[in-house]
This record gives sequence, C-alpha cells and structure tokens, in this order.
Amino acid sequence: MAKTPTPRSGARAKATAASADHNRVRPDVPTDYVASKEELLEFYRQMVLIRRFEEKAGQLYGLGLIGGFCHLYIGQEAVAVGIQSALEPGKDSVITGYRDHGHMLAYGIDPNVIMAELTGREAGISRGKGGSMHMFSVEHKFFGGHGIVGAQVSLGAGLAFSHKYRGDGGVCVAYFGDGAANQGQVYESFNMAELWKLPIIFVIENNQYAMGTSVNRSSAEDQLYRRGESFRIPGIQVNGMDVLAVRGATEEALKWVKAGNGPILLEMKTYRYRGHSMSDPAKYRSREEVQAMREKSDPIEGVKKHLLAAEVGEDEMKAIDQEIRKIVNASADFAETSPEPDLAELYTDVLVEQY
Ligand SMILES: Cc1ncc(C[n+]2csc(CCOP(=O)(O)OP(=O)(O)O)c2C)c(N)n1
Ligand SMILES: [Mg+2]
Repeated sequence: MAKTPTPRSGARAKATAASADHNRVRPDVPTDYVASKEELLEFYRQMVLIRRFEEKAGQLYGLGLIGGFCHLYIGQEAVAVGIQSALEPGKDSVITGYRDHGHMLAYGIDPNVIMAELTGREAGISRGKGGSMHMFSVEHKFFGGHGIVGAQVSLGAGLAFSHKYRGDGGVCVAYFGDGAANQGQVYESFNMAELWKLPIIFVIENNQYAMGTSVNRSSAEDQLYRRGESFRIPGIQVNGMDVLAVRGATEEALKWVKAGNGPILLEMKTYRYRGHSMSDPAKYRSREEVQAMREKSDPIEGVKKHLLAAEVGEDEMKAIDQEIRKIVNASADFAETSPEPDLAELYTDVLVEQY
C-alpha cells in the first residue's frame, strides 16, 4: 500500500509523490541521521576544512593568485558533507556545477591538488588547466565541475545510465542550483531518468539566489522539491543547514534508488554567505539577512551543539580547528610554490578531429 508521508515534528522534511494512481510505494519521510561521536567529529572536521579552505581561496583570489572565476561554498558545507559521507567513493559517481571545491573536499580529495588547481599549477587536479570551475577526479568518479548552468544534470543522467548498463551497483548524485532548476534540459533529463528508472539522486542546492535573482522572483513553483512531480519523481525538502538532516534524507534517497525505483529529488534549503562569485557587489540582499542566517542556522555551529551534547570538549574541537588551519595553510603554500604547467601542456587534452 502506498503510504502518505506526513512531515513529523522535528523531521524538517517533506516528502511528496505525485497522484495516488501511481501504484508505487513512496519513500519514507526521512528522519535525522543518528551519528556516532566519531561521525559527528568527522562531519565537524570536514565542514571546518571546507570553510577554512574557501576563506583561504578568497584571500588568494584577492592577492591575484587565482585567475578566472571562483565561486565559494561557504554556508553550504552541510550539503556536500552530509551527502558525500553516505556515498561509496570510486563506486558512486558525482557531478556538480562550478561551485565545486566543497564537494571535492568532502569526498576526501587532497586539498593540495584542489588549491593547486585554483592557482593554475601543474600539480592541480586538472593539471592547472581547469581552474575553479573544472575540476575532475576520474579515480573518485567525480565528474566535475561544470560552468554551463544545468548541463551537469543531463550528463548526470548519462552517468546513471552507465551504472545501470554496466550493472555496477553505483548511484549518481547530480547537484544543481535553484537557478539551474529552471533550465529546460533538466526536465528532459528527469523524463528519461524516470522512464528508464535510472539510479540517480537529483540534488537541488537551493541557496535562494541565482546570481542576483532570488528564487521567489524567478520561480513560479518555488517549492523546488515538487519539480519532479509531473515526471513521477518523488521529492523531499530538507534543511540543508543541518548535516544530520541532510545525511538522513540521503540515506532515504539511496534506499529508494538502490531498490530500483528510479530517480529521486532532494531539495536542500541552504544559503551562501558570500557573493555569487568573487566579483559580486551583493546589492540584491541586505547584510542583516546574511547575518541573521549565520547567527541562526550556521551548519558548523549546529554540529558543535551536537558535539557538546555528546560530551566532546571545546578543547577537542579547537585541536581540530588548529589541525585544519595547518592543512589549509600547507595547501596554500603548495599552490603558490609548485610550478606552472609546461608550455607543451597547451597541446594536450585538446580534441582535434575532422568530421
Ligand atoms: C546556460 C547558462 N546560462 C547562464 C549562465 C550564467 N550563470 C552563471 S551562474 C548563474 C546562476 C546559477 O544559479 P544557481 O543555479 O542557483 O547556482 P548557485 O550559483 O546559486 O550555486 C548563471 C545564470 C551560465 N553559466 N550558463
Ligand atoms: Mg542558487
């Protein structure tokens, strides 16, 4: 029997499935993940790593050491950490847009090679030729890093098709923004993914703005978890500022997809503290709005409360903070001192063919 999920108090998540004639079981309303003390510490460590790394990237950009675009993930840390921690690196595949440093760090990719990519060095993960927006790690099945808004969603459907075709048991997670959620190809991909029951989790990182345009100003249906309804793709709305809610919803989504039900959509309600990119004058929102979000919903402060409840002392957290500072400083030193790619690299990884 199909079950009508009703959000439970404290669950902060809504699940929906399209009309009752679907004759299929719906995903359960997810509950917050119950993390062990070790897991909580790891969530804290990873979120602090992303935050400090991004702050450092912002500084290096200001010093002119990073060229091109640079989009920071500060404020959204709980999304990548909560989701990536539930995946199997090397088996599940991940694809995202240009705001991609946090996802890579949450997947355990070496901060040195990410920072070196930002400064355009040979040791960078894309050999210094991709920069902030175009980072790849085939070894980790991390397929970028894409600058064309929404394009990664269709590529993600392709990755999910490959999991199904090969029968390798992997799931694709395709992340995209609230702005990307209005792109046409997203819906073509939804249709095919559901028709072919592809193993894919579509994750909308609703940080409430697409450059300077708020989601309410640009979206006729601003409850983005409902965007899959006409394709019979169930959606869950999640507090993306709470790593335990994110992880809990991801567990539910993985269960749904791995049972062969096809795609599911997670809307992560989150917020970016910094501008869209490094060159954003941020005239579309007030300082007070950003400040209120930081004070009330900061994901790192949130996990700290859980750690204190688990009797982890402030000094243990401070020790982690110091360890992270060292890692991030070392990555900046590495990125500043390692050599630039050889000129001959201009001619590698270039597709030249006649058709
Ligand atoms: C196809 C396409 N259209 C427009 C742009 C310009 N553009 C770059 S980022 C962006 C906003 C996207 O916002 P959202 O999807 O919410 O992601 P966020 O930056 O908030 O992570 C736009 C319109 C682009 N890169 N590609
Ligand atoms: Mg956005």
